[in-house]
Amino acid sequence: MEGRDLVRSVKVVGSARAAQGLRTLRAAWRRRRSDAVGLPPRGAERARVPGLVQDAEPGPGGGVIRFGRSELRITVTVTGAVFWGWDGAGPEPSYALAGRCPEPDPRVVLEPDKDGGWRVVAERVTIVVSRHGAVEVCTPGGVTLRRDLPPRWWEPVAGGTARWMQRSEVAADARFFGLGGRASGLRLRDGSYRLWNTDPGHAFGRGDDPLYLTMPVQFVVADAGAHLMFHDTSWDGTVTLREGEEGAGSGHDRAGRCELRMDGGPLRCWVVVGTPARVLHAWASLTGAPALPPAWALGHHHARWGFGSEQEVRRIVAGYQERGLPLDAVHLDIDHYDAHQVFTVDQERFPKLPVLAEELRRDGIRLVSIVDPAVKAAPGNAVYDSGSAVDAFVRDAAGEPVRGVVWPGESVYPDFTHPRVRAWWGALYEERLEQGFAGFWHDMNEPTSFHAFGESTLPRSARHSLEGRGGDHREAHNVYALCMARAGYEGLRERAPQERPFLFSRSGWAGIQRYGGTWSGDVATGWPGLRASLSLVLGLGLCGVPYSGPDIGGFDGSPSPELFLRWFQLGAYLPLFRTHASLRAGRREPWEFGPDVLEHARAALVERRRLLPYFMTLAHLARRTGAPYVRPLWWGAPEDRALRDCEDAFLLGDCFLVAPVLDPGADRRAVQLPRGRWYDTVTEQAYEGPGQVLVDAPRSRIPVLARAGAVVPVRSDDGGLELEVWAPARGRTGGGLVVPDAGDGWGEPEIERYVARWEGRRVVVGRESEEGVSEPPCPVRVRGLG
Ligand code: NBV
Repeated sequence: MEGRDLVRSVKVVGSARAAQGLRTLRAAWRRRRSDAVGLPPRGAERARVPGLVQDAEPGPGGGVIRFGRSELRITVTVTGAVFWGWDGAGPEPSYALAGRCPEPDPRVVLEPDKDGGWRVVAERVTIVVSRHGAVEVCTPGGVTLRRDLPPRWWEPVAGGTARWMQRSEVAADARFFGLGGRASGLRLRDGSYRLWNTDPGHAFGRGDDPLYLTMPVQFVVADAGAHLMFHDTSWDGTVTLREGEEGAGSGHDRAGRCELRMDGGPLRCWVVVGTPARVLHAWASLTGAPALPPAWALGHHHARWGFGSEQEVRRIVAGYQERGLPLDAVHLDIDHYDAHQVFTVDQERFPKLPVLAEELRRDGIRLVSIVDPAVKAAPGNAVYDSGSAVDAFVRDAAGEPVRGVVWPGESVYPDFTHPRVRAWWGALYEERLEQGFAGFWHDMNEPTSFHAFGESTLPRSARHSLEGRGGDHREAHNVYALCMARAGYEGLRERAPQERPFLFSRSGWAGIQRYGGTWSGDVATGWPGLRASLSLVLGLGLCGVPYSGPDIGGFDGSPSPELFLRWFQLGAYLPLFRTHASLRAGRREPWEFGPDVLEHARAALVERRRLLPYFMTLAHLARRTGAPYVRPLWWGAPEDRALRDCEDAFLLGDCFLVAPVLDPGADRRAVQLPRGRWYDTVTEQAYEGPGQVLVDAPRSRIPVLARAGAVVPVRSDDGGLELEVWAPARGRTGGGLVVPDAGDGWGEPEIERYVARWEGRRVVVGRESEEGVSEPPCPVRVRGLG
């Protein structure tokens, strides 16, 4: 953007902000008032626990166990996932589930246990229920992975929704992960984590919690095994965690603890036990396979709030092209809208958007559009008019449309929990497709409304359809973005049926992966922000959302050349590889940081492009198995405690270990290696794991290690496919999977399996199929022989 334009837009935003001041004050008052009249007062409450066990009735997959003041239904499904619900809660309806609840496993038995308790015995898990209603999740060998104490409810005497609390214990050595996107760390330390999707309203750092995408999914890893626990309730709540402590052989271990307090909703949960891979596989079959991005979305994206004009977009693209830097997508932020109104284009600054899109597409660059949910409340605005005609907007308890304040000013909010509203909204993407956009970036969908005080979202009393069941924002808030993603995804499937939709969303909930990915939101520029970016991506992957990435360089301010470079180098190995920054932030083009940074960023871009077939394979595997592309080091060895505590490196699929530089001034770093041989992919030096090693991390690259035996599909210099093979250790074999993909569309490519083995002094690679082992159809390059 030209200096003058920048000044102009800063001024515009500045004065718009001032004008917004009064509106945000009014909106905050309105919110307070509507909750005062629209929400039932809590009043006196009665506490309740299940009471003593009475009897039990077997049913498919488990049965129902009755207590004096509640009942517990347990069902083990054919996927191995276990459901249980108190007070008659069943698994449906649920926004998290991909479809119907999986079938119960007919082999499961319910039998009496000691002291009057009951036991549900399945192939891979045993659930033991005490006579007071404590529920234990045990391995088939009888080791307890988790113990839920009898729950407690607080019911309003005058009727209404009960609050509830569930305390659980896990092994002293257990570590907690997940809960959606958390900045504080991959490993969730002692503290409280709120379950309420929240726009922090400023660039966030490691201490900010909650953020945009929360979900009640805990991934717990202990010596005895891993499990995932999902509380299927979208209401506001808090999880308080305390890691356990081992008594150093004294026998006085202190269990790890978790306390979940929810403001309402059914007390029901799903548990999956097994290896991390098995757990995520079952989780994906329950909540849906991750959407497969088109190949271009696995390349490099450049975004900016405030390109401000077509010319500036062209200038940035030319900057990439002149320097021979790969670029696959450019994102247009709210400044390309007409007065910040969704589904419009500023015709003065972007007079020929379809032409621009077409020209870029010819050069292999796609345009991605931001999409905000709030609609300017102004008759004459086509989206407002058509939405009003179908009664699309959220209303308050008195039946009036709820008005919030966002970029376009006073705005209304589509109720995406209504199928009719989703259909209407999905049809609006037609306009975006006509403008030439190929991808969609959902923002501000926590949902956010600027308020001078109080929470920056809709009133809790705001009414929602909730698929016709009816309810209010207390229940709908956390699934708002999930339903918006569904609307967009389904609209795109209908309007561009040949293409795989590309959509990513700031907010979301369990199941968002069915429709697309997510990104970090406004991560603060600084070394802590860089670290937070990694923990967000890893944590989301463990909750079943494999496609995400940060704003490279951070959202605000100006990163030092070193910070920008290290962020860029990390981003090149994350699923969403996107530079983005705020309107007032410094530049983020790789050439703006001096010739050294440019050269090293180029290397990262070129390497990413080379690895594209591998990323595409990982995307397919994520869809078929639920395994995230980016995995914690303990993925294959959850029993390795040193790996469990390691938060500064990750596995990229099965083949690579990436050790980003997360501190200033570093030119080498310690890396905790899982078992086996690992090669530095640049020097080919071999290291043996398990254990810690020191590796070089010069400015030119971050350490990336390849697993011995790995077979990696890469792009060769002429653009074809090549297999990069890392020599197995002597006497061992290796292998890998390749999913060839045409780049887009719905074809189901067959998974190719390769094996690598020593033959005398050579490493040979063969393709395995039902007919036997054959020559690979593409060139093979063996590395690590030195
Ligand atoms: O649309 C403007 C920004 C966007 O650039 C960013 O990526 C989002 O996270 N958006 C938030 C709204 C304003 C943030 C201050």
